[in-house]
Amino acid sequence: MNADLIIYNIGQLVTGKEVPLKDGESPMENIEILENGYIVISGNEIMEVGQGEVPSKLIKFTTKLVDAEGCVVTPGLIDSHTHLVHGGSRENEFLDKIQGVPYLEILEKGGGILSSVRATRELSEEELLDKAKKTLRTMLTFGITTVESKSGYGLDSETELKQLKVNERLNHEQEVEVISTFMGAHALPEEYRDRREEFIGKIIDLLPIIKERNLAEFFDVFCEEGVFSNEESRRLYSEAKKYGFKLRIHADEIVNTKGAELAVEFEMNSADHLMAISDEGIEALKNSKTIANLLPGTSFSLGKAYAPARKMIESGVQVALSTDYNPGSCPTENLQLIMQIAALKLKMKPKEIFKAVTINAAKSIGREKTIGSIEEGKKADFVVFDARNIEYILYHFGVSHTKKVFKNGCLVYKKVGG
Ligand code: IZC
Ligand code: ZN
Repeated sequence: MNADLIIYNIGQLVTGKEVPLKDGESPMENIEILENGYIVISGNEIMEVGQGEVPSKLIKFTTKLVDAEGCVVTPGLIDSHTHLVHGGSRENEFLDKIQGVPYLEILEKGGGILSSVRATRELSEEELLDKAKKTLRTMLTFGITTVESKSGYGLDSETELKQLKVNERLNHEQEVEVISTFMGAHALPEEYRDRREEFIGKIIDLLPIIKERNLAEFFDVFCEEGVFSNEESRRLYSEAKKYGFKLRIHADEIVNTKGAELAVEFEMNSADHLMAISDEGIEALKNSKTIANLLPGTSFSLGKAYAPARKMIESGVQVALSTDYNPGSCPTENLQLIMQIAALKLKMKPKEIFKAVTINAAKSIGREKTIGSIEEGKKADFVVFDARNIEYILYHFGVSHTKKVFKNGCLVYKKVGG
């Protein structure tokens, strides 16, 4: 069979394929790394993965050959938790934030998420689309080829649908794949301050409309003290489940509200944040298929405790890492920085970190059959890093190591001069 592209001379090919554990490895170090690897691509798919010399019969029938010059190649990075589509920014709260005013206090006073809600309601669909495209372009430079994107800055039907429509259009108008999540339960809007029940009813009413228009695959709730309680979240998830949404949750971010336990009870794809998770929460997650999605950039930015990643991993919990890109608690598109913080602050090991942003992130968004690893039949999404080994990418922090990014078999980013 003819191939379109072969990338060869790959110093370390992190395929992300799950392999048996070696002695002394943690339960999350089971990903394959091939020395001197190559990848054969046909159309938008991976046709073959190999090691050593590329067989001459393959070369003969291939259109294009690319020399990776001994660099690291990994699956396209997946950012499995973002608040991508929003208006405005919140630097007006920055001084308060660094002087210690708590996140939930800023929200209580009508700032925080509610300030982004006002800014998002003001922008047109076109304006939101242009802003999100710019963000995705930046994400692509960090090697991100798939992004989960939540609504939740509308908190009224019109604006929630507008955000979700932007998610849909992004998939037709730029390269990074967007997985859409409805998060109408992100905060209680000001106009419903004394009418919680009525607002929850409004969210439930939107579920069939969103499903019918196929505007979101996932449903998410900010289950947090002073936002939505465990009981309210349970009610919302029961409704969302009836309509066939896949589920994910903002769990135990600031205060422990047994969010992790709720995630397991509902067999959610992902329980996200978990900075305040309890031992019972870890116990529940370890016996489940739910991915613990950690967002250490948020701890860094809010000056908060980090999630107990080592304890989770050693207990057998499967962890993903993502940016939490949003205008308040983590305004960064730099997933490589998040990976570096995971090494320095969560004490995660290099193989664990690459697993967390590839195959485990794919599981968190329900895409493990098509992306997240470089294996035959999967989509040809991968990153060439300007590095000889994965340790270097984590050790040399604060910069982007991306050299080239391929999405669906096409070169979509190339570093200038790289
Ligand atoms: O805009 O503050 N945690 N939601 C829950 C956020 C952070 C995003 C924001
Ligand atoms: Zn979030």
